Amino acid sequence: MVATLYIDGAWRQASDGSAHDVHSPHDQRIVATVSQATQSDVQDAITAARESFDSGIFSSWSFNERSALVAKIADLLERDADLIARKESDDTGKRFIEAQYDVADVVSTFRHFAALGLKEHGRVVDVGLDHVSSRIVHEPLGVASLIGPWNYPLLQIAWKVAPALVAGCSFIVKPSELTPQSAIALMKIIEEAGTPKGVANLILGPGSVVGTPLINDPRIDLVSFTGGLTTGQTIMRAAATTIKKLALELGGKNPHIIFADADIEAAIDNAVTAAFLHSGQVCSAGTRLIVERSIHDQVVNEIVRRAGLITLGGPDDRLAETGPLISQAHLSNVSQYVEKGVAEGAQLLVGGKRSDLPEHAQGWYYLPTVLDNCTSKMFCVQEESFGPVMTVEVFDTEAQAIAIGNDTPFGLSGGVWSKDAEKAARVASALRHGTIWVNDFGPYRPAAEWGGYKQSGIGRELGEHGLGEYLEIKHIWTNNAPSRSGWFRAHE
Ligand code: TXE
Repeated sequence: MVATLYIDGAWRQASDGSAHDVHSPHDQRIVATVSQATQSDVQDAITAARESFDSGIFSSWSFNERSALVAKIADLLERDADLIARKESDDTGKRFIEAQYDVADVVSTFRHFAALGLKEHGRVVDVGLDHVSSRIVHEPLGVASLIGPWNYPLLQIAWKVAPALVAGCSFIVKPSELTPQSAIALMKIIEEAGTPKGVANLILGPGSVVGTPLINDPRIDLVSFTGGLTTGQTIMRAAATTIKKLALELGGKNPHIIFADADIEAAIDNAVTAAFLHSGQVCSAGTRLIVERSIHDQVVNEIVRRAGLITLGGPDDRLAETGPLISQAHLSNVSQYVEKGVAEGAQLLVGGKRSDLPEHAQGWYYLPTVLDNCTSKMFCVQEESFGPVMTVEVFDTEAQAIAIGNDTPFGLSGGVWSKDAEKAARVASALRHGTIWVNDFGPYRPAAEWGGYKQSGIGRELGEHGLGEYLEIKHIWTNNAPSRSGWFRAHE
C-alpha cells in the first residue's frame, strides 16, 4: 500500500488505490512509487485546507508563534538534510552534492521567513483626528494552492510553503509528478513540527488532472505557481473566473552581456556556469550570451573549449560536473529546439546531440551546446530551451547591448560584465529583468526578492515581498468618540 497523500492531518493512499512510479533520469530505474490522487482526494484536501483556515486553528496564531513553528521546521530539515538530498537527487538525477546545496538553501529559506515573521507587522496611520485610531493590519490571505516544478523541487516549494506558514495560510502543495519525494519528506517534517491538522496538505499527480481543481475551486484564494509559461497562461485564464490572487514564476531567457573591457577570464568562467549549471534546467540560466564584437572570437572559442570539457554523470559520479535532463520528453524538446536553431541559421559550435557514452545510454544526457551567429528574432533566442544550450549574439555599442538584452518577452534575470562601473550600472538599470548581476551571474539570497518582469511572472518570492504575497492588508478605522455623520437629514 502506498500512502503518500497528506490530507487533513493524515497520510492516505489515493481513494482508488492509484499509484505511479518515479524514474531516475540517470538510468530510468524506479526510485519511488507514490500515490496518484483522484479528484475526490483533491476535493478532500481543499475542504481540509478551507475548514482549517476558517476555524482559526492556525490563522489565529500570532506571527511569533508561527515563526517559531517555521524555525522548528528549519531545524528538522537540517537534521534530515542528507536523507532529503538523496531523494532529490534520485528524482532529478542531479548530483548528490548539488542536492545537498539545495537542501541547505531550503533551510535558509525557512530561517529567513521565520525571522521575517518576528518583525513588526502593520502600522498606525495618522489620520489627523484625535478621536480616531487608524491601523493597517496584515492578515493571512486564506487558502493557497502551491504548485511546483521539477528542476529545484524542494527549493521552489519552500519559497512558497515557508511564507504561507508564517503568514498563517492553509495550503495544498502539489509538486511536479516527476519529482514528488522531497515534498513528501517536507510534509512529514511539517507534521512532526506540530502544524495543526488540515493546514498543510499534499496532493500528488499530473498537473493537468489534479492541478486543475486547485486553480478552479472558489474555496482557493491564491495560486502560487512556478513552471512553464504555457501552464502559467492556463492558470491565469482559469483563475480569472474567481479573481484569485496569483503569484507566477515562469522562467526566462536571460541575457548575459560581456563588454570588451570586462575581466575576460572571470566572465568566460561565469558564462559557462550560467549556461550549463544543472544542464541549463534553471529559470535564471544565462543562456543568451551577448558579447562585444571585438572579443567575440576570444570569448566564444574559449567557452566552446570549456563546454566540451564538461563531464556529465549521475548522482554519485564523483567526476561529474552536471547531470541529465529530467525526462525523455524534455530531451526530445531540447534536441528539436537545437535543430530548429540550426535550421534558422545558427551555427552549431559544440554539442547539439545526446551523449553517446555507454554509461549514459539509459539516461537523458544532452551535451552542452553553443549556437553562434544568432539574432534576436530567432526562435532559439526568444524561447526558453531549459536545456544546456547557449545562443550567441554580438553588439557594437552599449545601446545595442541594452536593446538586445531587452528584446525578449521574458524578464527574469540578466548579467553584465565590465570594469567600467558607471557603464555597468547604466546597463543594469536599463535592463528590464527582475535580477541583474554585475560582474557575476547566479547568486541569490533569501533576503532579496526574486521574480520577473514581463512574461517571467507576477509578484515576487523571497525577500519581504515574498511574505506579502500571502497576506491581506486591512485598514481598521476606530472612532473613539462616535457622533452623527450629519450627511443626511435625520428628520422631515
Ligand atoms: O512545466 P509545467 P513542464 C519551463 C521550461 C520547461 C517548460 C515546460 O521551459 O521546458 O516550462 O516544463 C503543474 N494546472 N519551466 O511542462 O507543466 C505540473 O504538474 C495546474 C520553467 O514540466 O509548467 C508541475 O507541478 N498545474 C520553470 C508544474 O505545473 C499544472 C521550471 C510545472 O510544470 C497544470 C520548470 C495545470 N493545468 C519548467 N499543468 C521555472 N520557472 O523555473 C501542469 N501543472
